[in-house]
Amino acid sequence: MIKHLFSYYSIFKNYSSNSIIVMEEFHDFTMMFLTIITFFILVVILRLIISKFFNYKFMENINMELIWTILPMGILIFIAYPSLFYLYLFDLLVNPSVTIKVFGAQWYWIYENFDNLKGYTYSSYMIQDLEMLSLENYKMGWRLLETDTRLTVPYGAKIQCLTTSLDVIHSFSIPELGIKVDAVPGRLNSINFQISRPGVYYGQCAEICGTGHPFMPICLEAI
Ligand SMILES: [Cu+2]
Repeated sequence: MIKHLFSYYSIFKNYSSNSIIVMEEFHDFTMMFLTIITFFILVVILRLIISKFFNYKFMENINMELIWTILPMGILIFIAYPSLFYLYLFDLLVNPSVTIKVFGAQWYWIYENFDNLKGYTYSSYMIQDLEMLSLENYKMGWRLLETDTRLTVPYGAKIQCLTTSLDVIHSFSIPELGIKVDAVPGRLNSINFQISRPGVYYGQCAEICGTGHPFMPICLEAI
């Protein structure tokens, strides 16, 4: 466990811009503290239940109070430091090889890919239930998640994603890839990510944007 902890801190030096791997590492790191604390609390509770002795004159212990104030503070700092480090790391631009533009609209997404500096734009609408049943290709598709056109990106490449909105605030979110960036009208927000394996990734708008909000899914295909 201790070994894992130090190996975790060593990846600061040769970090990967692959946010999925980094997020998984951070999850494991945080879960380590969570497991230790839960186990400790359980032991304390068990001991209190089992123990027949108790001291009713036991009113205060300054040293113990000092420890249980400072120790959690230290643990929080230990978790907050890598958390903030990665938060700022994801905003760093590490020479992207692919740039995509995402426009949120009521209630669909517009994507723009670039091929030799020439951009081409396409809209992505959700496939309606009845339409989905009639389409042979989509019979195995996810209801309310499948779109007529997919945002297509190469896997393994460093991708810069620029988002904005045409009307109200939307949020471009793909939980599986650890992506969530607000599409705000008049603002250009950017997020960087790298997909490690090919496949289809689903997401949904993550900002209440009107009646069609649940019906503007994101369907990203890594090829
Ligand atoms: Cu929405």
